Amino acid sequence: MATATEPKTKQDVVSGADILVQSLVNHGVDTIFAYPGGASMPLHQALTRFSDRLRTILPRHEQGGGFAAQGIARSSGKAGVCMATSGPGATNLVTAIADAKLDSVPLIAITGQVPTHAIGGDAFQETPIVEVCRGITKHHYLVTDVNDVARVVKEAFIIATTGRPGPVLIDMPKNVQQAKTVPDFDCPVDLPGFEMETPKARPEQVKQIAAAIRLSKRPMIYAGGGIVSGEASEELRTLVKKTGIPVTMTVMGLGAFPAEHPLSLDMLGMHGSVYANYAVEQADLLLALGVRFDDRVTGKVEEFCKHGKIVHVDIDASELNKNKPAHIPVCSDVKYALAELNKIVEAPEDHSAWVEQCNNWKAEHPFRYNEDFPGITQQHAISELYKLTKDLDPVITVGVGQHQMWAAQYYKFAKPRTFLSSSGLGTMGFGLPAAIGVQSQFPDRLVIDIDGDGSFQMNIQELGTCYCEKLPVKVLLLNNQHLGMVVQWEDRFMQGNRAHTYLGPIHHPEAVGKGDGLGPKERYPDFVQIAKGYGCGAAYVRDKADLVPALKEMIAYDGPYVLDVEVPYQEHVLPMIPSGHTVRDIIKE
Ligand SMILES: Cc1ncc(C[n+]2csc(CCOP(=O)(O)OP(=O)(O)O)c2C)c(N)n1
Ligand SMILES: [Mg+2]
Repeated sequence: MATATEPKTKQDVVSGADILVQSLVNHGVDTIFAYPGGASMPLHQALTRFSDRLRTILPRHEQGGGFAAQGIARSSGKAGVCMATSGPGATNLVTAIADAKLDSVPLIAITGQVPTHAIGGDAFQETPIVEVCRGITKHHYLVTDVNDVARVVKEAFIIATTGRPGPVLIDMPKNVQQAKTVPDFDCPVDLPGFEMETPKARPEQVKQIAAAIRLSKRPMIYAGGGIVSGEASEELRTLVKKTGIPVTMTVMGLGAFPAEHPLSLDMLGMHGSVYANYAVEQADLLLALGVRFDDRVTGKVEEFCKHGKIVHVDIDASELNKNKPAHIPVCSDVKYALAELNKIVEAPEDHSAWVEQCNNWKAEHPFRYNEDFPGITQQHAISELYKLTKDLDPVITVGVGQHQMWAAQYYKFAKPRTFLSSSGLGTMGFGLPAAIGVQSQFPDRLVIDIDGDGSFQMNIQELGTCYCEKLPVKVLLLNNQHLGMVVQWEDRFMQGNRAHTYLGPIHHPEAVGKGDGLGPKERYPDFVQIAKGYGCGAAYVRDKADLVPALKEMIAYDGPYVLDVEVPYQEHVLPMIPSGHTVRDIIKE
């Protein structure tokens, strides 16, 4: 075999940058979000040589690129790839990487780095990005030898996508990008200690779960993002068909089971349904599938499902007994475990009274809002959007805040990978770039970012990406002129004292909580003008009667579009279980 110093022929010798890009192509990557700079220019030059096989999209901010790559990953299941230059480019990716870690998203982040001889010398645009990201990646590489590039990329894809998915960082010094060698794309990987085998439930564990189901009187399924990332949605549906057990989902799990199904109890947790939270409280068996007992789900964790037996299935052994001890902890690929369970499972002996109880709670405490409000409420806008789009196979992304929770409550998801939300990190600014990533993967699908005015402004520059890259993303902007979720906490827990939660000029009465509760007279900023400045279609709507026609116009528009909807700022997301409390403290109105 040829080595770096003894090339076979001149043509076989290529640069580290070309090897990296060729490796991406070899791994099936068809789109990358990449923002250039001095330390990554060789990589960008290489990208132009592969432009027939790999589309490079220029985001307007590296964070946008990171979330767009996540949009690809979350909607398709394959690894998303983003690239940035060293220093500020790399640090701009940090939030998207941390976000991918908390939501278990397979993300490959590639950064340029100063040349190896300059590392550690505070060179221009040098940051120790591997050090910065050590705690927020599944794994990270600083590549110091061009002969390692093909192997590192191969390992990065294995690590990002095997077992519990997560982000992998590859830091590429400029001299390694420029150095040349003969690549070996079939090289063996070197991953000592890395578990390549998918963990699988043992037959006796599967029998134990089946027995627990058979004996249960009040069983519940608590389904999370693991069902989505583990592609186990079909198996979950089969399990429910065979057993008739009601299902509740986390924010990450929405779509894993159809919300419109009679046995769906919708979302649980802080802003989950009353009926899901009651049911978990009363359950005698909780089947926790691909979940992590997050505090936004459990509230006071010792009280969560206190009287129930807990079965916890997760692919990541470190999740088992982490936040909540399980009676039957099972380290397994959830798809495998459910498929095995479905072979032997029988319905509980008698849980009809329980299902009836759940249905009664559901009838008694539906998600509700003031339908007589003369203007447009956020809940009304989302409900109308749902009616208009449910048969169009859309993908919905969201920012973070009240609008995010209302989207989770009022848009009824039927399929996995159709609701994309920054859930664990809760990153404002996620919605628009994530939608861009989805649209790049699914050019013909309707992709809608339901956003808040605060969140939207965190990555508003990505409207430029939408227009210039011909990505016809739609933005339903629920514009309450406030950081609504924080306002809600101020109102509930801080006597309504406004502390920098108004997004308009500081001389407006709203800035100090003295508005009329509906909205400021002069709205700020002019989102329609901004969107038009970027080349997008845009409209503003405030009258209830105009909402549906405006939504139809947005959906039909041939190109990116922003619909700025005036909504009140004193609506609260309900129900609400205050942080650290239990279902007994649930606020219903
Ligand atoms: C990057 C970031 N900064 C701050 C927060 C804290 N935070 C959570 S929700 C929220 C308000 C969001 O406002 P907006 O996007 O307008 O949504 P709304 O609640 O008004 O619907 C804030 C500031 C956050 N989640 N992310
Ligand atoms: Mg807002």
